[in-house]
Amino acid sequence: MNFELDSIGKNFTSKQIYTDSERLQIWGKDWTNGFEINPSAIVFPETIEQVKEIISFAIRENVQLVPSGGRTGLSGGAVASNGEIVVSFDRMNAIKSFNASDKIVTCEPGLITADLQTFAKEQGFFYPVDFASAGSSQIGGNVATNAGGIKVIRYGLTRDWVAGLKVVTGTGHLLDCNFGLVKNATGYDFRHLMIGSEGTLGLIVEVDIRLTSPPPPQIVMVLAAEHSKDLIKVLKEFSQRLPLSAFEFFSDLALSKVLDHRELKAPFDKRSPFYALLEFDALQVEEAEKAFEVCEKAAWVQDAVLSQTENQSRKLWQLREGISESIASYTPYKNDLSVRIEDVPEFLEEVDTYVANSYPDFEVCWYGHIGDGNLHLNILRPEKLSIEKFFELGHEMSPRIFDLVSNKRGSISAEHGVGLLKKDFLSFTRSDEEIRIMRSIKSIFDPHQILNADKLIPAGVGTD
Ligand code: S2G
Ligand code: ZN
Repeated sequence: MNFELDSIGKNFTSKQIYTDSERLQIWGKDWTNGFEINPSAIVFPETIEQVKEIISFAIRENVQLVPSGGRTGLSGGAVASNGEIVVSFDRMNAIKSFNASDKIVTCEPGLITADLQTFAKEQGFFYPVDFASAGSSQIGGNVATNAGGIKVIRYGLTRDWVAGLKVVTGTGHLLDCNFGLVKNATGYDFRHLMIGSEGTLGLIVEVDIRLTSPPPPQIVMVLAAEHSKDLIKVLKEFSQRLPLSAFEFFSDLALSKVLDHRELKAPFDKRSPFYALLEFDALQVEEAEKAFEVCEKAAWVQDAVLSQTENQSRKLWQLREGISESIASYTPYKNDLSVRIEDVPEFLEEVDTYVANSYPDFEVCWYGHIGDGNLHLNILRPEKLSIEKFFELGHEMSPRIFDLVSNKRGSISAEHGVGLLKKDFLSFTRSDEEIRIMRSIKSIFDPHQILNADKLIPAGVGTD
């Protein structure tokens, strides 16, 4: 380490800066497999002033920084492989204020997503962005990756709930974006540039989150289907009759892994190749039953189960939300893809055909937010393959998968971000000119290239 850590800032205590290997290995990574973990230090700022001091230090000492939140990322966005200093927001996790008139919670970036959801409920409101990792993820990281999850079909993404944002840029300036206003027509909205920028333009130090009214009681319905392509017909039939809070899908392989991993019952006696999980207002159950009848008569679905209690809803949701954790032991090769909803059936078939023909030993585990076109393609590692060989084959396979995505003008990363994992494939979704503009924007907000400089923007592409 060729810099003096204790010169980071006059008011840092020794309990805020660590270099021991145990902490380096814990805070130097996220949930992404396959990358070297090699930070030089972990720093825990407690104030915005201290974040500004870290930026000044990094500029002065020409040190790379990697911002770190809940470390639940799946594209390596919080991985420190090259001696960077990890800036962890674990200790900036307070709710600073709540304003019921504007329904705005002002919080620090390290606030756990589930804690915000609980706080909103206690105030008689609702924070609708939700996903399996909400118990560990932090609001700052959710904003930096524009996290989506299971309720996007009705409530949108994190971006739709950020009313204001304070961010310290790579020059050490504090930008106070939008002040929590609903309307503010005064030029470029830097808030939306920072949302989804994956820590490459600035360090998020405060967020104004707008809440909404709590939904009425919900019902969960699980449907059994022979063909994934029929699920879009089901989606259309239901959507024409009632608003859906969620429309998820998963394959029988995914279900089998969850049943193996958890004490849960299969939703039906007879197994089917695919399942859809829907959630909607209980008041609309009659419309949902009519929609099911149409779908059953058309043979798009074969069976259905409706939750009768809160507990049953939770158990049915576990069938979907438990997938990621249940397949983790297979070190799956993950692709988080999106296409327009109308293209989902053909896209699923194209990917299945390609993998079956080219990698017959690979087990394709499909699941995801099919209701918003977001498909999680997880390939389970065959037991006989080493992790290294398996990931090598995964990287070899991906460009062909991304060709299929690109042919449908889809995205190679729907919600998990680009980070390190997808950086080299960015051109399958973004043009060279767009990447050139991204690089120019980064040079404005991070002219010293100290913020997650190895993430998101591929070297060489779009350079003059
Ligand atoms: C999901 C979680 C991460 C993954 O379950 O919706 O976003 O791909 C995923 O396992
Ligand atoms: Zn997801």
